[in-house]
Parts: sequence; structure tokens; C-alpha cells
Amino acid sequence: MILSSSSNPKYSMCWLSYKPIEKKEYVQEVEKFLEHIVLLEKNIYFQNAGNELKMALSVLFGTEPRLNSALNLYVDNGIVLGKVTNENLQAFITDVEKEAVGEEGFIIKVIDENKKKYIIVASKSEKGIIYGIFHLINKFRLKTKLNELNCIENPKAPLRIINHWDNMDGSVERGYAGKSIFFSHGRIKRIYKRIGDYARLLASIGINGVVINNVNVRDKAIWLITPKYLNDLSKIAEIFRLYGIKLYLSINFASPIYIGGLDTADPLDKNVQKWWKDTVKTIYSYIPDFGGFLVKADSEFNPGPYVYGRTHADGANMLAEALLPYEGVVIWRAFVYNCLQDWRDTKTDRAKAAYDNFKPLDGRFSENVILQIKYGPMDFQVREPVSPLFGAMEKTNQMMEFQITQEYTGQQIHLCYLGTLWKEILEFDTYCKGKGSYVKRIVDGSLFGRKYAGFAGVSNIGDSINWTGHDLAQANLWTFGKLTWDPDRKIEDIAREWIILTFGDDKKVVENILWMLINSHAIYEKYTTPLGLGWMVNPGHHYGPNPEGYEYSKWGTYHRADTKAIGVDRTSRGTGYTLQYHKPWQEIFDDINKCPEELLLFFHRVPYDFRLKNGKTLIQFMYDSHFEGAEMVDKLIEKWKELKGKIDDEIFNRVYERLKMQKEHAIEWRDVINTYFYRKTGIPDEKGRVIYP
Ligand code: GCV
Repeated sequence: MILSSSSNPKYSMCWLSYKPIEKKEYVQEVEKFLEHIVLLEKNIYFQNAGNELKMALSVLFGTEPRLNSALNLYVDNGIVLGKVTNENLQAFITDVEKEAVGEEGFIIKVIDENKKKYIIVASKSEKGIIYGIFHLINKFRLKTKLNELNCIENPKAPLRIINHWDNMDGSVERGYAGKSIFFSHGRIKRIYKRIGDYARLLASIGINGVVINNVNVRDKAIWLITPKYLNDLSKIAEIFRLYGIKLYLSINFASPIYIGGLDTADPLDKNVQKWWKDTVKTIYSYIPDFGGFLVKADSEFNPGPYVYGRTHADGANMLAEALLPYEGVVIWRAFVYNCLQDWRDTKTDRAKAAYDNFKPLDGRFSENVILQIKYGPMDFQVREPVSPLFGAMEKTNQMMEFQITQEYTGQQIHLCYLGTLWKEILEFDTYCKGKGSYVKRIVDGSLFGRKYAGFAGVSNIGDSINWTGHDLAQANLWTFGKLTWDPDRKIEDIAREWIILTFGDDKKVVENILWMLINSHAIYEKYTTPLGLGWMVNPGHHYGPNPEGYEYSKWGTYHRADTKAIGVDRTSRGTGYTLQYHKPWQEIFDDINKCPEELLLFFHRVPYDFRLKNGKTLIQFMYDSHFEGAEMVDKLIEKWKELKGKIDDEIFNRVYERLKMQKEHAIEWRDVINTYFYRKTGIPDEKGRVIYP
């Protein structure tokens, strides 16, 4: 069964929009291997992988390979899909190679002997084969030489999950690309074609899990775990399963009260425990490979164990016990802080909250609980330090939460490629086990030898024609997947590959878009909130500048600017946040002269006349940064305009329109922030540029 084809859907297939390969020599070279597709396993997963391959080859090479399910390798030419243990493959795959292929990995081997011409794609399980197929298809599209196709690929992180913040009314919390593809008007949509195409996109970047509902579980969404919805959900799970992706659900911790009619959701209450066990049993009777629960507890008005005087370990472990017999997991979010702070209270520091809440619980979580931690201690700002929880919990499974959707990074109106930021975060050395204790080694599970570890990415897709609103924001989804598979890859390579697969390999196209992507985050940062300042956005929707939008609110996100200085002293002399890091970071962050400049205002309260490393005063840096940033948007526009005629007109115009909006809004940022600082300080711009008094 194939769920979809890329022929003429009403929406783009992003990087999976296949086009005939034009380079004749390459086509001729590969064609020799394409007479057959041989499936050495008879099941729907191999069949689906074979269909995917056949469909791709017919577009790329114009061939119609015969698709055979065969127990014997009786043909002497073709692409052969099998398990590494299949007896027909033993002559071609060595024991060492077999060993090297992991549960979700695959091997590709090109056999070019006199009479035999095979491209073998083999995996250990049903899961690996679909990843192998997409890998091969994309390698063909990149015109990879035959001898360079040979590889053994294994995902580095065990859990590679997309989190949707989709609500059942069809809205998407922090969604900037249309409505939910899963829900509408309080119901589960039955538009399986689109979900199938989404599963294809996700499988092609190595994703193996998807949470389809918002972590804020309210109203009807509370009932998703009941038979009322499980039938429809089982169909969605089936579609994802075909592509190696497990379905997960966000739950409301107080469900035993809402659904079960109990008078408590106390995790230590026997009736509550039983209620969850029964519920889990029912879920698995509909979805036998259900992934598990994602839980936002005691966070932003969501109920949790604190209500009953219990710990987060008590809460998570109770759910974990119910899921354990089915190999399900509990993904427990660490986004716990006081969202009712008094702005007058300068002692409480929201940045410290996740660590303070969870560090004492290290070692107390069950084996199938994973703590999902946002990359920074606050909330997906354009720049934050790495959360000190990474590296602080040696005995706890940990996942990195990235926000693919651009809540604080331009809401898919501004171009802001996040791969560069994510890569920096993953490369951060926590020093928790001495030098070389990189975040990427914590979240791939290798540093502490954890079975469960990985990545969660908050989805940036919706039902819009190009999935992501801004066409170039597709690169963020692609990059997230690619980094979860291999966080060691160079970000430029990941981005370049996306450009070629999406727009073709014209030199100018690749060069210009690569420049745009790689520089876009730095540009956005320059004209919004540089030096780790963060926030300064309009409350609620979080778009556009508002320097004191959150200054006198309950949310704990203050910069406390006055006429002399700005920033919060989070050093050991201030709120003590720096003490949550290992050495040498404690000392580095503590010292205003050693602190990485891009995080200066996150860690320090800095007078406006403080001199930065380049000799500029803080205030002058602020002005320069905003003028430069807004101006650099012109360069983005220029680079894009040079591609007119080389990019599909519709896409060209759509992106162009967004870039023009970005320019206008960057100017707004520049002027509002510069004016704010000028009014606070009365210090003029040394260069005499226009600042509105
Ligand atoms: C889903 C931020 C966002 C919320 C989001 C929350 C979270 O506060 O603004 O929309 O809620 O993070 O991550 O739970």
C-alpha cells in the first residue's frame, strides 16, 4: 500500500518534490541497476518502502522497475531490499557490517560484479528500511557517485520526536502555517492523504515519533486517551507506523478527575494508579505500538503532582509504571517555573527554576521516564545559554527540546534559520564529566549510557500550501531531523543538501540561499535583542518589539533597565544562577570580562558605558547592532532577488513578499529599541543616525 504520490498534490512536498535527473551520464550509470526492485521480506513495511522507491525512480530516472517480492535473489540486476540476516544477502554483507547496523539503521552496498549489479539496502528491522530508502533516493538526487553510496547509517539519538501544539479546534498554539492537519472543530480530521505525506516527509529526515496534540491539554483534548477518539487515532497511528513513526499523546495530569470522575489525581492514590493502568491498557488495545505520554505538569496552569504535595518523580513514575509493560515511555517536561511572580521580587530568578525543581530528583525517575528540557533556561529566546540541567542529571534520561516553530524568532515572517543556533547548543561542552562532555553526547544517550535520550522539536507545520508559511522555514524542519539523526554533521552541509533537494543545484541558487540561511539568525538577533537580552516582545502573541511588554508582568522575564544599566545579575553575587553550571563555566559566566559577549546581558547587569571587547560602549553597540541588523535585511532581499527566474515564480514571490515584510518589521524593531535606549539614557548615537526621540 502506498498512501500518496508526489504527483500534483495541492501542497508542496518540500524536499521530496522529485524531478527528472538531467545529467545523462549519471542516469546511464545508475540505470544499469534499476531493472528490478526486489523485496526479500514480505510485509507491508517492505512493500511500502518498495513502492516509495519505485515511485521516486520513475520520476528521477524515467524507468519503471519491476517490483518483486521474492524469497530468492533470482535476478541479477536491481535494488534489493532485505534484512541484514536474510540468507540471500550473506554473500554480500560481512558479519562485521551486520554487527554495525543498529535497530533503526541500514546499510547500503553497491555490488558491481560481471553479471551481478545490485544496490542492496538492508536493515535489521522493518523500521530501518524506510530510512534507507529515503537516504538512497536523496543520494540519487544529489547525484552521488555509485561507489560513494556504500554506507552504514545509524541514528545517533534513540528518540527523534516532533511535538505538535495542535488544538482540537484546529488552531495551532504558536503555529504560523495555517491550521492543524490533525484536528478541526473538536474532531480528528480524516484527511489521511495529507497525514501520509507528512509521515513521508518526517521519515525522510529520520523522525521516529510524533506527539500530535498540544502539551496544554484542555477541553476535548483531555479525552483523546479514551475510546471516543482512539479508533480515529489508531488510523493515524497506522499511517505513521508504515513510516517507522510512533504516535504519542500529550495528557492532562488531572485526567482521572476529568474523565474518571475520581476526586483526586494524586499519583500515590491507588485508585488513580489503577485508573491510569486501565486507561493505558485500553490505549494499547487500539494502538499496539503507542509511544507514550508527553506531560506538561505544574507548568503554566496545567495540573501536576505539586497539587498533592508530591514530587515530579512521583507523578512521572506512576504513569511510567502503567506504560512499562507495553514498552511505552513518559516524556516529562522540565518547563516548570513560577508564572505568577511579582515583578518587585528581585530574588526569584526564573532561569533557575528548572534546575531547582529537577536536580534534586536525579536518580529518582523510573527507567522509562525521560526529562524533556528546553534548550535554554527561559523559553526559546533568540539567544540563551544552554540549560544547566544538561549535564546536571547523570542518572536521568534527558531529551533536548528545540522550537522549530519560530515563536520568538520571527514567526515564519522573518527568515531565521535555526540550524546554526541549534548546532552551537549541541556543541556546548558541559564539562559534567570533564572536558568533552558535549550536550550532543548527553542527548544522544552516549555520555551516560542511557537507553532513552533524544530530541523533541516543536513543529512548525500547518495545513498551508507549503507546510511552513515561509518556504525557507522548511529548512528548519529538515535540519531538526537531520541533527537528531547525526548531531555531528556540519550545519552548512545539512543546509546545502536541503537547498539542492528543494531548489536544485544551480550554483547561484545554492550559494545565495546558503548565505541567507547561515546568516539569518545572526541578522535577526542583531535587530531584535542582542547580547542575550531576550524578550522585549509584545505580550501574548510575542511578535514585534515592546521593550517593557513583560517588565511589570507575572512571567518572570525582566531586564530591569534603568537610566544607568540593564540586565539581571545572575552571577554568584547576584541570583546565583551561574552556580548551576560546572566549572569552568561558573567562573567564566561569573566574570563580566570572560563571559561570552553574546550572553553578556543574560548573566550580568551592565552599565551603558561599559566597554565591550571591540572598544564600543554597550549603548553604542546596541545602536550599531540595530542599525546594522535592519540594514542587513537588504542583503537578504538582494540575494533572493538575484534568483528570480531560477526559482519557481510562485515560491519566489511568496518568499519575496515575506522578505519585504521582514524589512519593514526589522525597521520597527530597530527604531523602537533604539528609541527606548535613547530615552532611558539620553546618550546620543556617536554616528548621528536618526533615533526618534
Ligand atoms: C505550549 C511558552 C509558549 C506557550 C507554550 C509554553 C510551553 O510559554 O509561549 O505557548 O505552551 O511555552 O512550552 O509549554
